[in-house]
Amino acid sequence: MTLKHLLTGLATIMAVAVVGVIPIRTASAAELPKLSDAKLSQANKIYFERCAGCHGVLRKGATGKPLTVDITRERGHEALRDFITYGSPAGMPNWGTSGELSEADIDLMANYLLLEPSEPPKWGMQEMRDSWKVIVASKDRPKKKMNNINLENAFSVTLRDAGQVALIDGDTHKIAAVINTGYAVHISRLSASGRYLFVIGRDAQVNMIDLWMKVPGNVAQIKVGIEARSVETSKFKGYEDKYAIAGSYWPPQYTIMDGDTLEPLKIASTRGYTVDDPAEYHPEPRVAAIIASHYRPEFIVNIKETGKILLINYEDINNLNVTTIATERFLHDGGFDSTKRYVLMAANARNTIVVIDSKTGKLVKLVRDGVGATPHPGRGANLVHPKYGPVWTTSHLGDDTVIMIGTDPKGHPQYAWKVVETLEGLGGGSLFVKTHPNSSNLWVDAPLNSDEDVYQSVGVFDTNDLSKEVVSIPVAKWANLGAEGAKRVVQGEYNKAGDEVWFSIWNGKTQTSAIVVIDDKTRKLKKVIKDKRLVTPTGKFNVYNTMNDIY
Ligand code: DHE
Repeated sequence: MTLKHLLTGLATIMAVAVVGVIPIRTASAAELPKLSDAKLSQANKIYFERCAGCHGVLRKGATGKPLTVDITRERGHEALRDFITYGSPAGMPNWGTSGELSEADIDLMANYLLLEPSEPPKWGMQEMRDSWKVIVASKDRPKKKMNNINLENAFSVTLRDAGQVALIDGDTHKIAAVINTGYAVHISRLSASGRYLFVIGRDAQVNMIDLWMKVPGNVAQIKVGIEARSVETSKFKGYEDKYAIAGSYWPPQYTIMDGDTLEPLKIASTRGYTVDDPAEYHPEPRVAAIIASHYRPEFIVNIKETGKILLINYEDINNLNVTTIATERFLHDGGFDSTKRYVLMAANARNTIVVIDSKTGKLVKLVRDGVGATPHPGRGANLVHPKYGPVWTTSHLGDDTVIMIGTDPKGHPQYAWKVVETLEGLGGGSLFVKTHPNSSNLWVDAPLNSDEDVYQSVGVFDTNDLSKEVVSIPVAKWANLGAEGAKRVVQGEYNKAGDEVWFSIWNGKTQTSAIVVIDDKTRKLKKVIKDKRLVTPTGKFNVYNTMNDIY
């Protein structure tokens, strides 16, 4: 199984809620298959759960190839059936031979792909308002912190398949609360003050959690679409805790909400033309990472399929001022340099890192030379390289390299926006790198590698001496979870002090998972957090580091 197989396999999630109500638009030719309503619903469900994440809801392609009817009809039923059954070395999972889909399902899907794509329903202001709930009104919320959790050192931990987050006290390593959120919950972000935690599920449900409550819990909730991945809050001086924004995969749009109640204030579509070709209209440009500027009252928003970065000025929500920067297609994730002025985003399928200056609102550089195959930084990692000065780091899904890009145009102009260092990590299939200003370690995971020894370990570099080889740490073995499950080691996150780093041991929904806490100085095991409530832990977000963009 290739890395992309794994990525695709792990990543195929979609909102089941829409299934069953989606009409087929056309199925013109007489020889095309006819599907009963029941079969169509079943196929829609499989497509949205397994395929849409990579091929797109309208099948225009992104991480996966396009599956529009001009292509699928050319290939024909048999070829499609075999392709779904056996997969391809280019990254299509082997849905049949892996046992995930039955022969009958695959036959159905091959027929389904010969028909015009179904378009899920729209999700506008009415639907948002209908889904919006203020669970605890602002006036009824505590006036001061009511618990004894050291909130700045608390971690919000994604419990992916439980649709929950666990709030873990970073001082005691104890679970302080488990809070219900959206389906296959994705990321957590903090309000500028650190009081409110915002969580988004793949079903586009945003939950707003008040960390001051005796037992932190939901105070507001909304569904901003049918499928989504990103949420962020306003951070510019004077706008702290004022607005939240969520980006949707479907419908292709973003929504600005009141930062105190999640009331939807503004919805804007992202549909438009790609940067490749001004005549290429894209009906499904998904919103990937969003980051809040510290230099201007703006949200910086990646529009994946069109390759545009939007700077959305929130000074006047009714007369929204949006700067559109043409960059590179397939923008995915990324973060700030250490000064929080420059934004580095991976256009992953184009092996490019896009650099934006959040102070001037301009494109700085498309870094292509030296970038490996499918960069996947998470938010990246910032450190001071002994030779090249401040650098930002990413690892890759498609190869084992870890690259460093110079980020100091004043102090080290000759290295700025160039790949200055390339290291060999543990292997491809890496998703996240992490360090901390107080640490001299750079951690690199490889959860989607195909080798068990690799995906159950994490690699660590000494940032004071990068000529030393990566050291492999068998983190999953340390957790001692028994034989069952894949036990992938994913996403390092530091505590506030920067002297502990936490990794998730990500197992199946019915299997035992854990969080391993490593002493950053000694690189030795400090604690295994094991609890039956820790179902499929993946992302971890330390409150202080997340609210201050420290990574
Ligand atoms: Fe993620 C961040 C999209 C699969 C764990 N993921 C992001 C972001 C996007 C994204 C756009 C950036 C959000 C931001 O910064 O505003 N992720 C996607 C997908 O489209 C993809 C590839 C497929 C899918 O169907 O969802 C996908 N992601 C996964 C996983 O399978 C992971 C490993 C496990 C999980 O929990 O689902 C996963 N993604 C994460 C994490 C982050 C993330 C932990 C936040 C990293 C950070 O440091 O900020």
